[in-house]
Amino acid sequence: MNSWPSPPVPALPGRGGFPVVHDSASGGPRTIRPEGDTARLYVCGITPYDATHLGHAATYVTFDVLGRVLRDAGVDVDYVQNVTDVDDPLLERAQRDGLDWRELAAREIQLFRDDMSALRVLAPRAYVGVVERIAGIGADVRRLLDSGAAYLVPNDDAVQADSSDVYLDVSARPDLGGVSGWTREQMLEVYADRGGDPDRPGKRDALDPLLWRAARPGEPSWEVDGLPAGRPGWHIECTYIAAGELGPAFDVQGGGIDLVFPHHEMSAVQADALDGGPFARAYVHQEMVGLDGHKMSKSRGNLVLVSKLRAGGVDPAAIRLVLLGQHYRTPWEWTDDLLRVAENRLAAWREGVDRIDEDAARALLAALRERLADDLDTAGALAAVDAAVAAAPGAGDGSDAASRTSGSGLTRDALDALLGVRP
Ligand code: 5CA
Ligand code: ZN
Repeated sequence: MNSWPSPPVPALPGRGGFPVVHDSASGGPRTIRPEGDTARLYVCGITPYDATHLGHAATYVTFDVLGRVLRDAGVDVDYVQNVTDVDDPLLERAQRDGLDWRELAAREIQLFRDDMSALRVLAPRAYVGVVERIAGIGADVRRLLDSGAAYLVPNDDAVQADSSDVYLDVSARPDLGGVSGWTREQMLEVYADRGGDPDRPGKRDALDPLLWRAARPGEPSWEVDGLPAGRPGWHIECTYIAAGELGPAFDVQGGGIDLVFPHHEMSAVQADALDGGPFARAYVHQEMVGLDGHKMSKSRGNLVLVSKLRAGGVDPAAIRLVLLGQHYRTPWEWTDDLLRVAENRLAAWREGVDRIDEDAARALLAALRERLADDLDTAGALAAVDAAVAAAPGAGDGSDAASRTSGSGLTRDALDALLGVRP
């Protein structure tokens, strides 16, 4: 499906280093350095039943910065994102609100695109809805059945008589745990809350994930050779879309930390069962953004929406500065105070950028590169800009006009290319 228009990325002199980030799978730092001249990045997209909240925005801005840093290190970035445009929560919300699920999805996807453009997030090369890839996903489910990696669980509520759901057999997967590093007990503790169905009768193991759901009455379904009319389970969509678009062993699988188990764990295990691993070379996760003491989530309803802030006249660059002011590995809560601080910072930058001379601009560029390559220290990068603005001589003092013109131009380009903010 269409993504959104990308803002231009200005060219900068020289090059930054390849970023070191925290890899959930190895539990430690990892340098993201692609084998060829293209870094392959997959980030789990939205389930479009409600608009973009600040938690989503934090995740997509974090991976936007990662992509910008990789480009600045001299490689291309092949960026892919999915849209979970058919799944239980979407169908339930459409039913609750008396809407056609396709219309609900289309409306929320459009709102998401508008939010991403406003936040100056670079668009993925491929923005792929599950509904666009049902045949391929179904063929992979069939392959897992044929190889014995998956099995059938009969159900009585399906529309077609004698039809079965399909599950992956995790007992045959020694790599389970390779992404999250979790014990079986930890997995079981959250599985039901995170879309799993540990108590489903007929499963071989409580943790076995659903690969294909035979259609129940009133549910959308698709015909795929060798399967009952139905639709894909959640994890297999990302296994298929990521590997299909990027190939095996792509550089980074990204998303919020709520996806480390079961979603990224199962996506990787399924990829291994299909074609042999590894699925991704690194797994990078954004910590959760909260509001009023709880994770911001569509299901809980404690949301601050990007679109509402924008409609209320908030400058999207200030929203972006709130997000960049937090480290991706530290959970944090949205407050109006954070927005006020960001608005003041943006105003100070807008006023001060024109006073930065060429030497200071070059030093700032080096500082930004150094901070961002070090585990995406965006807060440190913002502090470096604050310091450069504060140290710039007042209008009429210090360096000559030509040096200020080139210094402010370079500063604007550096902030734009690396942070996605153009003051
Ligand atoms: N469609 C699936 C992924 S395949 C999904 O998780 N959709 S979502 O709409 O629930 O979330 C979209 C992205 O935002 C995911 O990467 C998720 O991990 C991230 N996310 C959701 N809530 C938060 C939050 N409160 N803070 C940070 N990131 C979040
Ligand atoms: Zn996903």
